[in-house]
Amino acid sequence: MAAAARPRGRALGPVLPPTPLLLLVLRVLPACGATARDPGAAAGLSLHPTYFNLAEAARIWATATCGERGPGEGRPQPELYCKLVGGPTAPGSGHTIQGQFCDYCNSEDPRKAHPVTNAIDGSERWWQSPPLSSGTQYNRVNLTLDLGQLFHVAYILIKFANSPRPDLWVLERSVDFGSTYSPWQYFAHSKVDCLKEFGREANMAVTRDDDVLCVTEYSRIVPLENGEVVVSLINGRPGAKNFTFSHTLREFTKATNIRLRFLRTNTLLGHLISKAQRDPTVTRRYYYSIKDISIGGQCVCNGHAEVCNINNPEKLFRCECQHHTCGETCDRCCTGYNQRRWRPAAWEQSHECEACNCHGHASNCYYDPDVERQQASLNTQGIYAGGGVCINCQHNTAGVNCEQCAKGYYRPYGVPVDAPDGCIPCSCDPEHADGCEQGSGRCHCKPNFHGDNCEKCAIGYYNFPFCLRIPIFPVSTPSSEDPVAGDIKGCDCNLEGVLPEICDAHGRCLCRPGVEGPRCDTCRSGFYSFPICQGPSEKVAIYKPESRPSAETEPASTWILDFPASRTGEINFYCL
Ligand SMILES: *[C@@H]1O[C@H](CO)[C@@H](O)[C@H](O)[C@H]1NC(C)=O
Ligand SMILES: *[C@@H]1O[C@H](CO)[C@@H](O)[C@H](O)[C@H]1NC(C)=O
Ligand SMILES: [Ca+2]
Repeated sequence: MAAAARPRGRALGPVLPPTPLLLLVLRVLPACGATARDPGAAAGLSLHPTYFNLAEAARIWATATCGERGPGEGRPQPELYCKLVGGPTAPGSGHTIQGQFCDYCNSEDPRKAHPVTNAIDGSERWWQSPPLSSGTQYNRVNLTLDLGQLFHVAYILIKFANSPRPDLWVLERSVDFGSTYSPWQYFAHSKVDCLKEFGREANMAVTRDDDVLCVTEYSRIVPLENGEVVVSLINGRPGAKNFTFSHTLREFTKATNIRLRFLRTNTLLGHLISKAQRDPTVTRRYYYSIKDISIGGQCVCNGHAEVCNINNPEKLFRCECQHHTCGETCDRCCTGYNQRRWRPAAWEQSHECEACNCHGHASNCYYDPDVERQQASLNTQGIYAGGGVCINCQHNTAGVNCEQCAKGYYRPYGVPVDAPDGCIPCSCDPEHADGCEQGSGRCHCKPNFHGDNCEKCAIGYYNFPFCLRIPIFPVSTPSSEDPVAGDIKGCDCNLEGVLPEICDAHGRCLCRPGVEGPRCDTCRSGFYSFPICQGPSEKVAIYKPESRPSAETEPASTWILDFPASRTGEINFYCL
């Protein structure tokens, strides 16, 4: 097992060597790849960073490498292999055994080492797996690339070295940093293998953006050396012309990791390999070798960036988000720009994030679809469109757009909504009023108060500043012909002189001790100072409704009796 990290942050030049095949691959990429160089071209309104070779910055490892031994397997052994193709090709190295060109792998000899990093180093050096003569288990070798972050992969180009392309293998991807993998494409020598090994019809036409194909053309034995495999993940799929519009294709091309799971080497003998399995002069010619892997891809920026680079402290590829989007993949609207729901840019619409209209009283907002449905949010053009809700309105403001004054504040006539100190406190007693009217500042009196400054009791209430409800009693009408109609009217009593019951069923006032008169509005003789009606003993009668008179007590000073609105329960005494 070999693992190696390649230095990140290489210059991102034009990625791939300009072989004719590659030019072809590049040309068939969707036109949006050219956006960065040619804004306003046919790329529509979505932005795309340029494609580059993701393999250059990837980490790569293999489960087995020729001439290397895993931990605990002792010193690396030079491993003999022979090429399938006869005769020496490279002068000065290797030798010929029985007409086979052979050589050794040796991880300790730089000239004979074939570490996996060779597969992405852009040079002619190659990675090679152990030959099957070292064990048939080396039919199964995994090569894994860790891209380090999420990318869109458009194509993968694999150049093989001194062996044929594999017979049977799976190209897999992970979008969760290697926790799980799913197949991207299957490769098999025959249609039967596609069906038998992978349960797929071979070489089907692509009909859906996420079709996983099984192809046979790349498992042919020829060429015996320097074969290539091209996997196009965008081109040829229905969504290719409209990449940003196809959610399925965008998802299908995403990857954080790519795995080449090789299952069977190609052989000259086909199915006769089992007979020759024990013959090392045969099996030493069977192995995998990869000269170079190119992965054409781009950062996932959701159509909101045309630049993706590593000019950041983490040295990771980062979208330079535009359209007021933020986040690693421009996958959300920036603070204060949530007037509309975030969306990836599409061909015909940039789906730019839009500033909220908080009238200068808040810097942040969130998007609420209900608010949009109710058309309750004002955009910066002054139109009710979008669903931005301002967060944490300052300057004593409130409301979806911080367009109102907070409770207890009002904005005088003529003061603009965006004035920083436009909301001033209401001059109302909060005990008597619930804030005040916008513009005029007139107090909004609580139900039992009245007047410009709520300085009086409302009709039906008495005894400012307590302003209690005047109780209302049913009174039987004088005309007995109409017994059903209970005529409701207030009794005409001085409420400061009556018992909690106030009056009886006939409307007669029920005076409290020391008080008399039809309306209970005078002190009885010997008592003075209505409504206190203090007696000669200088004691005041105090009682509870249920048991009057219940107690006599030294007056502390002057007492006022406060009748609760409900006629049961304690009476409150207020000391003046
Ligand atoms: C390759 O990966 C697959 C899937 O995780 C695993 O089952 C298999 O054992 C791996 N092969 C080797 C040789 O480690
Ligand atoms: C992209 O797809 C949408 C919806 O299918 C369609 O309206 C639009 O015209 C397409 N654009 C292009 C350039 O094909
Ligand atoms: Ca190489």
